[in-house]
Amino acid sequence: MDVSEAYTRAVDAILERDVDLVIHSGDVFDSIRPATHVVVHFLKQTARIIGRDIPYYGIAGNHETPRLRATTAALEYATIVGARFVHGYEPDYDAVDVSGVRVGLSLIPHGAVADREVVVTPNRDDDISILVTHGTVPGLRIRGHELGEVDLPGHVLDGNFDYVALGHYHYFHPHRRNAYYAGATERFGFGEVDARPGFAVVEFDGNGVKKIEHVPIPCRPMLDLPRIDATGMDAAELTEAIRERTDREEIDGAVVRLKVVEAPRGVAGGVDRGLLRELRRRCLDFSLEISEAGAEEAPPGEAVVAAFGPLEEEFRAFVEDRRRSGKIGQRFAESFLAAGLDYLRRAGEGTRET
Ligand SMILES: [Mn+2]
Repeated sequence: MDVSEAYTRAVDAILERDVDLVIHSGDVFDSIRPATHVVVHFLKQTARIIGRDIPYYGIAGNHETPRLRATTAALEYATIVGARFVHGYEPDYDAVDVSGVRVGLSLIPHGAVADREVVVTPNRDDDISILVTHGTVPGLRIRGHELGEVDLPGHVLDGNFDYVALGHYHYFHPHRRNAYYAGATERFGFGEVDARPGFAVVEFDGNGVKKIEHVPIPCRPMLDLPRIDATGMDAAELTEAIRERTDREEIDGAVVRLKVVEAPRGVAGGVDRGLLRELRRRCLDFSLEISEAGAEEAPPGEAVVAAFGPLEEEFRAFVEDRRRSGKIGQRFAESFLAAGLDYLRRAGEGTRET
């Protein structure tokens, strides 16, 4: 819901800016088969851009790329409202006239990135050449660790384009002077609590990129409250500690997380229900995560992995996390992983068209 609203706010802000061309670098949808109301909302908002005679180009990201080539991606609907989204397994190219300037777009959907031999070069006839692609660039490090597998071959990014519009990483982030991740229009979990949702406006002059600006858009407030160390507390003391933490902040309408660690056994169940009800009513979402004394904590970066990985990676990370924390045993982890992956593969095959 919030993600759909975020797209509306992005379109509002784009239309206020008098832009000449709109580019979406992938992951419009978070699944291969998005719900109908999600698709309809996307088309209605996209049509607002097209209705102003602004050309709109995009590519499919990893989340919406069908595993089977025969499956039609939901992004194909965008062509009906006049946007052009490339979603197959091949790069594509198009040129568009923007107030007398010829802009060439090399569109490499995530499905084409897997081909390590893919070669794209700017068209010499274009005044401005733009490459649009989706994946992880070499050297991208997030909080000290690599973000998944590097899947964008260096030679693709070295193609001498005036600008490379990157998708996948949810933060506005420069890879090079003329290659940026625009960032997502909404945050997808507490792993991104410090992100500023928005989009990028790129200005060109006769020499290529003149200016790149991040335009933040309004988003739901998200608060990760300072954690409570509940060592030695009883239920009444923990209740007071939760009240004290939540009193300090503007939590109304926000997405709020409060972690409690080292809670003595059984104390969690005694936290005042009335207070919890009140917090859940005031917050858009209130998540109280209590771990008991002796429990191992989730490793930092877990949320980052969950927010970016394709489904199989997410599932592997989930099982590995449970195994490491001792919540499940080694043998169970192995059979659970095997059964889950098998299920995911069969579900993927279920998308085959007849
Ligand atoms: Mn992605």
